[in-house]
Amino acid sequence: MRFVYNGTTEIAPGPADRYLVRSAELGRELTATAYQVNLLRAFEAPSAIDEVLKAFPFDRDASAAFLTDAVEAGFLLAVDADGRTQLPQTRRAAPTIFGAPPHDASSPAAFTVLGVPFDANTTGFAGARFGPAAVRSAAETCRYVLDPLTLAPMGFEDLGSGRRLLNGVTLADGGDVLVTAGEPVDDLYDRITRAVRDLLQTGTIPVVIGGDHSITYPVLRAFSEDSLRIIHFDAHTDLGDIPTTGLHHGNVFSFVLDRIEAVEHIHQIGLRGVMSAGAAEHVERVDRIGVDLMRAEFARVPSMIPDDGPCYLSIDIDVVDPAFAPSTGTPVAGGLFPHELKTLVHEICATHEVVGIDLVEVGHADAPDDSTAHVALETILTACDGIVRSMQRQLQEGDV
Ligand SMILES: [Mn+2]
Repeated sequence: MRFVYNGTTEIAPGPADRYLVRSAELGRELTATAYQVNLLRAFEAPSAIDEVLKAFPFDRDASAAFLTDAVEAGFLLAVDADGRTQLPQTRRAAPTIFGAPPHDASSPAAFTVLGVPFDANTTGFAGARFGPAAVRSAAETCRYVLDPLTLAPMGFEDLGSGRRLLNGVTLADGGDVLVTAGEPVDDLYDRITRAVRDLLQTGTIPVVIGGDHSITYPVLRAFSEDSLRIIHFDAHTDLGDIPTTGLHHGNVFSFVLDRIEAVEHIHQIGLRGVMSAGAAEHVERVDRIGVDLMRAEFARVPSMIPDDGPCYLSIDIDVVDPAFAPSTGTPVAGGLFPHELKTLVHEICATHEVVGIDLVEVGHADAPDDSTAHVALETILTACDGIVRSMQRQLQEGDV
């Protein structure tokens, strides 16, 4: 395997006669000696690591370790057999969500946040590319606090519901999937799938923050379950036709039903608005719970979804009424109160086997007091807490 020096890297003076190798694009930084900077620069033409180490024989072990870090940080990029440079999958987030540690594959957290700052496939207002940053920014009012004696995470207090959320449960930030302007969109979708698959392989539960809703399709491709039931909160069905132009945020679940074999059934909650009669697709595989039915049968909604195997939860923030969550691509009046969404999400997660979550379509804050990202953040924490309760219940019942 050959590697090439990443052109977005800059080198600046650092402390104690050292240098800082950093990349704003990747959100990463390494400290290096002058010798190690020269080692990096030896990759200005694509080269194999062994070749370069032969030319730099001094302190070979330290050099090899430094180059491993440089590859991991994305300062050296792999070059494939066709001479194409492989971009890193993710960039680090700074600050991380709640100040939680970055994802570490060798010691994965129970839940790992992954941002996908992409909104080129929305039909409405753009801005969902700012969703991951908006949610992390909303999280800055709380900290990920460890108990000083046990080092166990102390979780969060939800003053609205009175619940202590994620007490003792670890959380990490996997950064954002790298989005590069101008690249073919399928390359990005492939990178999303690989990034989620890498998280799943460590055993953590991915919590993906969009991005527009089209990203749910590449996220779902990463799951290896034989069957997966989709629980989908949205104002819209997202079951539009599949045109030759491909995937967008309004037809994402047509793609999912068509192309992801494990997905048999979708339960859609919070639908509203009107559409042309007769346009209903996939009727036998989609269970619609519009806002009226949801309110009339509120307490029964979680049990309307069979608890017979793994589920995936996809939440479009536009399921919430735009009075409370205005920064979104295609707002529709008449939606849920935030506490209705949180109550349903908690109960559904606590009574089903949810193996992954996404929350999409959060736009940038139009005003400093914009509530959209705060509603999203509370919903995510509440969902994760429900999942933990479901796991605890299964352990008590001896199911696993
Ligand atoms: Mn949607």
